[in-house]
Amino acid sequence: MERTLSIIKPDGVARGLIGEVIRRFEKNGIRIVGMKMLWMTREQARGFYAVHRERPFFDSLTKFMSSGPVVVMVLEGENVIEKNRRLMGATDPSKAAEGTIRRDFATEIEKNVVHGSDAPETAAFEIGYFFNRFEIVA
Ligand code: FUP
Repeated sequence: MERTLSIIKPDGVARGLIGEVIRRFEKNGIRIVGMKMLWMTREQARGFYAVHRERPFFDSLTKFMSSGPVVVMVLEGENVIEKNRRLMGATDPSKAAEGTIRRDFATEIEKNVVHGSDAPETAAFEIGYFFNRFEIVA
């Protein structure tokens, strides 16, 4: 059993895609074991994306991620990190496979509707960034 962090980004929330994203998780046998809505400060967004701090898109990305409410979720399932990444599709929606969340709903690389951890170590860091152990159901 594996866990991963999912975020429905400000564009996804603003466009009314919360239900659609959750529906896809549930339909694909992914269990939601933690969930909340929050509005990140710029500092929280910077901390979350610290690995990208040297990248040219860092300022724009952290501004976007703190521009409105997001839904953060802890997902659980077998191989759920990869499974979630497959459901999301490639970072750049124009390169994302058909039927993926990003292909179906996103139009630009920055505002790409969802985030998902990319490895067990990043999943552990990202889950701990938003959730304490009492906020994750066993
Ligand atoms: P992903 O793991 O698919 O979310 O992608 P990355 O970790 O590589 O990038 C994190 C976020 O940075 C992306 F979701 C969107 C943003 N980004 C850009 O805005 N421009 C880029 O060229 C790459 C990423």
